[in-house]
Amino acid sequence: MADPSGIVRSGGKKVDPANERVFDTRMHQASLFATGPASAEVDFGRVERLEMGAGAWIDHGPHVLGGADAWFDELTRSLPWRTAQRPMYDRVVDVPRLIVDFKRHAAPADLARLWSAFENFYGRSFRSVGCNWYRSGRDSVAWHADRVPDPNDAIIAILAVGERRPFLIRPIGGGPSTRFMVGDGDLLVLGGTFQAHWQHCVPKIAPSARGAGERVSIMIRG
Ligand SMILES: O=C(O)CCC(=O)C(=O)O
Repeated sequence: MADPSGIVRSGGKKVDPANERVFDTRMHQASLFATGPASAEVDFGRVERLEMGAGAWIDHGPHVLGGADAWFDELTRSLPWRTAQRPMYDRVVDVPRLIVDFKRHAAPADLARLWSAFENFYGRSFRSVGCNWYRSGRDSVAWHADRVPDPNDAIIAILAVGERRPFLIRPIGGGPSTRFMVGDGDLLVLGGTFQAHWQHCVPKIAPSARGAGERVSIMIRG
């Protein structure tokens, strides 16, 4: 059984929860179709499940999206990006990233095809697709768990294109964080009870540090 305070790889290897874990997909060989034309084919054969304990899991897939570079160009060029605002003390401020969201009937064809690929693979319906554009290390998402209809049974798939930058997770009750360096067609899927027990964020990065480049995430939410 998985230790609820730590991470157990699907192969059964136990990870020390006292130390931050780093999953950096630069360690994996890029798939041959990563630099080709944008394709809605997802190479699910590269996905490895990480059991997080208490019914939470992450599917981690390095370089699963065909034509990640072309996807980045196409998404940044063609989507109707907008800024959102949120209250902060006595002011209203812009959230530090560009966003766009679609329900099924309004999703552009390429995103709709990706949506279908995830529905076929996971055998369930997804509710929406949205994208975030992190234009520099100054853009970010603060620690949070996603608002979903059932936090004990949700699947959020995140495909990242553009430069690799950190995506962090930590237990809601406190504990060390785990860092995934994702971009370039990498996949993270947060599933099961993940939203009930874990938070995630995309931190700000100093301009000179590794991971401060532009990245777009495609989030398919179930
Ligand atoms: O863009 C990402 O990688 C994560 C975004 C996120 O957590 C969110 O928009 O709720």
